[in-house]
Amino acid sequence: MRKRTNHRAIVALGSNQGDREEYLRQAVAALRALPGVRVVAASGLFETPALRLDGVDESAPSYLNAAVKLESILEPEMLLGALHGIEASLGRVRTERWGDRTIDLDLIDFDGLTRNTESITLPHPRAQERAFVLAPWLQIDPEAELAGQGKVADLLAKTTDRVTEFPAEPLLPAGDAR
Ligand code: A4P
Ligand code: MG
Repeated sequence: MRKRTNHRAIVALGSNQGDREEYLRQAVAALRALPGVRVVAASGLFETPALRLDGVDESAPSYLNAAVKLESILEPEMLLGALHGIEASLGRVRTERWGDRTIDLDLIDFDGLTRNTESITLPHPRAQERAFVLAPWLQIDPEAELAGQGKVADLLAKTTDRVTEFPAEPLLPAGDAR
């Protein structure tokens, strides 16, 4: 039998509506239930002020952000489609760009691939300037690099947005990767 390729992907999770922590937990559960996908690591939770198109908005509900590392036999477009399916199942309604949302799942990195088509941009085009993406990613992968941009640790050092660790039970209990 042909060996199936296991790709490596980083998915960033964000929520700033409703029970934010519960939405993140449900998103991780849904990722774990995807056929062909294994969640191998999850970061802690971070509380972060909402970034809007015109800058940080301290008066908007703040986000909880996290990141997970996946092994996937799905190709990037299929995986992104699955992420959209999970967003829809968790009540995400797309109204305004960068508007409030129950859950946002962004594909940050996929095998270090660079791709820019109508349906997908890899790596995620704004990851390099966002501490709310880089800080959780660094936690699960201290040696991580963002394709074409350099080490995640160096990029994080240059960011200006504020992230605060949010005490919570682990999104993925130790020894429970699936
Ligand atoms: N798309 C293409 N490539 C990708 C990819 N690699 N990952 C497409 C995810 N989506 C990708 O996304 C817009 C379109 O990009 C979709 O058609 C998707 O297929 P969206 O999720 O529909 O809309 P959006 O999230 O409002 O827009 P956008 O531009 O993707 O926003 P971002 O960059 O996701 O930012 N502030 C804090 N503190 N924390 C956050 O997590 N998130 C956002 C959203 C804004 N402010 C935030 C946070
Ligand atoms: Mg998005």
